[in-house]
Amino acid sequence: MKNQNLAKILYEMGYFLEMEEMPFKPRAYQKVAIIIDALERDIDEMYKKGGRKALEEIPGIGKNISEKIEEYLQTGKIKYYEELKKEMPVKIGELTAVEGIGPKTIKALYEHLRVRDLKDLERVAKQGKIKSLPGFKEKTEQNILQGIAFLKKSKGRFLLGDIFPFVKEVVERLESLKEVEQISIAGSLRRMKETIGDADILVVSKKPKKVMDFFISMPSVVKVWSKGLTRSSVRVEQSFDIDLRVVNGKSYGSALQYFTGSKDHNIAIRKIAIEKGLKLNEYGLFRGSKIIGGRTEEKIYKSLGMDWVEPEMREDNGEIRLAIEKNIPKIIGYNDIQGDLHCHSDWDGGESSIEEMAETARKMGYKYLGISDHTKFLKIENGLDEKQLFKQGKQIDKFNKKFENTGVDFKILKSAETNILNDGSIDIKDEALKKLDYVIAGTHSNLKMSKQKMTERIIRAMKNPYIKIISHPTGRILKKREAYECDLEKILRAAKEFRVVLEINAQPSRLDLNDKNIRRCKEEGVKMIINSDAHHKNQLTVMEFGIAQARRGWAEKKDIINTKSRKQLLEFFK
Ligand code: DGT
Ligand code: CA
Ligand code: CA
Repeated sequence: MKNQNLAKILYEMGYFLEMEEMPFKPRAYQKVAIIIDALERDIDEMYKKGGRKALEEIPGIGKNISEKIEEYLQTGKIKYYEELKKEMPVKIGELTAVEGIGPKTIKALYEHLRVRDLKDLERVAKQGKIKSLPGFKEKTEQNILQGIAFLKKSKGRFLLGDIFPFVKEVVERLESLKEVEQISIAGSLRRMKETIGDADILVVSKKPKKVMDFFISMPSVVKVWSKGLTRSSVRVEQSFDIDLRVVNGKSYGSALQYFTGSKDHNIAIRKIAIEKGLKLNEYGLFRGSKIIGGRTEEKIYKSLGMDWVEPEMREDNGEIRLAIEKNIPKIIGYNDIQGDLHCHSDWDGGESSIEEMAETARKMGYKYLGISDHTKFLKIENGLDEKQLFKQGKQIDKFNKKFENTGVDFKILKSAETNILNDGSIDIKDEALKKLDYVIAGTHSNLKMSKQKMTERIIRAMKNPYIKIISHPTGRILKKREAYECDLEKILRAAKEFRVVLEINAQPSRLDLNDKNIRRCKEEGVKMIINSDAHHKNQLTVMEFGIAQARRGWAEKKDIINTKSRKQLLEFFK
């Protein structure tokens, strides 16, 4: 937990330093923040064992920052950060959560209008005070109000990817208790919904008091909302809530079915039970007063004459009819992915080298990894030009030779995430694209075009014969901004015609395509790919969230091209 708190402070320090217009430092702090956040080991432990030296062995951490980290680990504070905050007493995390608001804007708004937090920001925007500041336009003000409205809509919900790893840890801790006989995640988290209201955990135990005592006294608990023998509810440090329920083994299946939801799915299932003259609740499935099912979910669905339904599909979107017809699709599994075709290396400012990324991918059991750094239009991302792409290709050839010579069944593929410019052209010349194994194109600028223009722009890019994948096709950022306006139906038709694959970007804040669009692709026979878009080797594992989204969209193995072997995949791209 210390890792996450420290990372947050270092990241904010980066913002503060950017306000001070320090040319180099901000990025250094934020890079270290990302690295610490992605560390698999507890930084406190590393420090206790190896001191400052151990900290400085983490790539990216130099003397200056290790000093600050040491101070934090010893005193819980960083004086320099406190000073920066005193000078500019603004709630950075809150303000930067608004789309389009960065450190420079925050500084200007504080200096001219004393804006400290979201409330202040909304007030001055509504009063029309922002547009009269030097360098600000009427449009900026409107965008800020839009950004705030969007943020409010998603208030109180958390990104799946932000809380899933932590809840899994809690489950592991509970699992290690001898009093816990069975345990499962339930609720929207088991359904792997993109955002989560609260986390739900279900346990079978004959000694609920022991389990509950342990649960409410975990070190990360900051508040106990309620404590009982069947249900307790707490808030943890990252400010979300966890509900724990303890049931009898006889009711485990029915309780798991009930608490997994969704509510709509449950209501529909219960109706089916009633039609059969049965009664279903969290304690079991009953005929009169006789229990006829409850221990397992499978038994309950079976007794209702249905297929068991994957949790990710339980949204009452047609899955119930298919389950009754015993015709539930076999959706893609979490182990079906053979490689990742969208990730960034340190060539474009990512945090890991090509070699490190490949090594991690190989350890994950992948057979291929596509390196797809940004290209030159994105100057702030150190986008590569034609020459650099060529040079990078040479380096990749060298690595691949080594794999070949040592009998390693793995290949790095050459790619790039190119930019779709305003008119739909690509920012890299065809002669350079030709040398890559496949090319990705994404829209990274000017997202506020009209629907028609945006649609034409993307379709023109798809017509380029080298473009094989469109990354994050709708551009949404969860909790931050809506998808841009575009005619998805037309894009689907073009994808089919020009044999272009649409991406399911697995970054927890994107998950783009979303579940509904994935289902449309599947219905239309448009192929998809699930990619991590990792900027650090430890981010390759976000793949899991992309697979979850694909499952929520009922995608099958055949719909997703990176379930193919390397040979099949390369053939597909030809
Ligand atoms: P969330 O927490 O907003 O992301 O969504 P859920 O689905 O986790 O909802 P939550 O935590 O309120 O409740 C967990 C599950 O319990 C829910 O998915 C279905 C079940 N449940 C809760 N309230 C009701 C209800 O009034 N009727 C029925 N049939 N089921 C309910
Ligand atoms: Ca929940
Ligand atoms: Ca709940």
